[in-house]
Amino acid sequence: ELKPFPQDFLWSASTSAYQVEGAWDEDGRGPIAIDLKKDLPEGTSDYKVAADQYHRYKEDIALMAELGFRAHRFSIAWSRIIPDGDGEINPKGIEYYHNFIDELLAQNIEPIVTMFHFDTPIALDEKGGWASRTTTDAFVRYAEVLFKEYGSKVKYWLTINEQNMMILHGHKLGIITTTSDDPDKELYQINHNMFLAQAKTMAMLHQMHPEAKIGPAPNISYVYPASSKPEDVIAADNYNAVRNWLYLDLAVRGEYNTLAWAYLEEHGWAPTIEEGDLEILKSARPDFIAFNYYNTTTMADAPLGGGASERSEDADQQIAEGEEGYFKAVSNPHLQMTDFGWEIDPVGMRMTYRAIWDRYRLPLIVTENGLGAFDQLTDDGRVHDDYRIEYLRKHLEQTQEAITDGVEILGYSPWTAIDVVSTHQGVAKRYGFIYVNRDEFDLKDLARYRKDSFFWYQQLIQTNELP
Ligand code: BGP
Repeated sequence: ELKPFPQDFLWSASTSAYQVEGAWDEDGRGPIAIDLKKDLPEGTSDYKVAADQYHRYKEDIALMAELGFRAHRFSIAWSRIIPDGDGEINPKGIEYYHNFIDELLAQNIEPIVTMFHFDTPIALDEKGGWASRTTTDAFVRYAEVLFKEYGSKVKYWLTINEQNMMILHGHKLGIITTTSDDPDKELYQINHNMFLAQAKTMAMLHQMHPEAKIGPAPNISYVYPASSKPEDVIAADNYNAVRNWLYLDLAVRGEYNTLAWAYLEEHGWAPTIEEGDLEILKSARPDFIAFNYYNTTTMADAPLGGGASERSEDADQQIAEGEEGYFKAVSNPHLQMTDFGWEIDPVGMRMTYRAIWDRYRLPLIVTENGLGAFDQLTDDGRVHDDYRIEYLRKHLEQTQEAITDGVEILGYSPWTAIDVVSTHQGVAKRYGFIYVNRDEFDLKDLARYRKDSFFWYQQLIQTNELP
């Protein structure tokens, strides 16, 4: 017998500022690296207009209310609040998010705010980016502005979206800027600095708004060994440390994972730790763990000289790579793939819930999960996305299994509330419950249409049961 979803479960859906807002140079917004990204995959659009939500947020929130969202996860664009990252505050940016949050609250939708989703103000990159403590300090100041402005309205805060994916793949995706000729070493310094920023920010929120809650939002997913061969199991365990626990151990326990630290030292990538850093890290006290889940990874042994794959240049954030002497990603023959080559693994999601819960005993919120697909708008103004319903249903069945296993789960916020521009594949790869009428380069009328999944999710939320 499965346990029901809790009565106050946060049924939600997610977006991020640069992917949904557009209005990239309006009302004083400062530029971010992604605006100027030159190496977009061929045939994909940029983020300048995106879904144009900046101009249409009232219409979008009305649709979210019609669907029945109890919460909505979105991100605040740092460069709208402080255009150059650490200088003047932009009143227009402050006002936009007051309006956005007030509109959500008026519709009884709980805001879940990501403070930073891949969008470092370019002016900070020019001063050395996250490798420099100028950016750490700037983030803490930005956080203070957010908590002062919105802290009495917003109960759920997320510090940094997918910090682990930024460190593992971000410089290849153009979402994090590195300058040195040893990018990995620099990236692990960036990682360290981001954790300092987060620890300080968590303490600050608790002090300013004791009733509010805050947590990290990495991408966490279970790692399988390719077989029961002990060397495969070690490879999976090592990758688990480097991909998952390095990040959550720092965010939750404020300490470096031993296996991951050994891996960093062996490579010469261990960050410089200044006096007082370890105490700051130790002060981290998240109230919950938010995580994004798309798929699992399967790892095999990769003996030295055995011709393991190189760290692949075209890997995206969900397709893991290999490293000779450590681990080698292999495809899992038991899993199907999306149209975009991501494995689909609902049972792996249950395993992920259990693994995080067992390790940390903190409540969990899913802040991303979803199916990127080529949706077709039909003549009747609908999108028949039964494949998406199927995907979500299976992941929610496993969520209910995890609840029944005893895991405390506060909410589910799939990617995305409304179609946005994908991090890799432009507009063609859609995730939303709401369709946005535009193509890669033809903006059409940007009108909104309800997909079949919209009505399915609506029914689920109304009844609190899987239809
Ligand atoms: C996550 C990011 C999101 C989103 C999602 C889907 O890594 O946090 O911003 O982009 O992945 O990825 P994609 O758009 O590449 O399909």
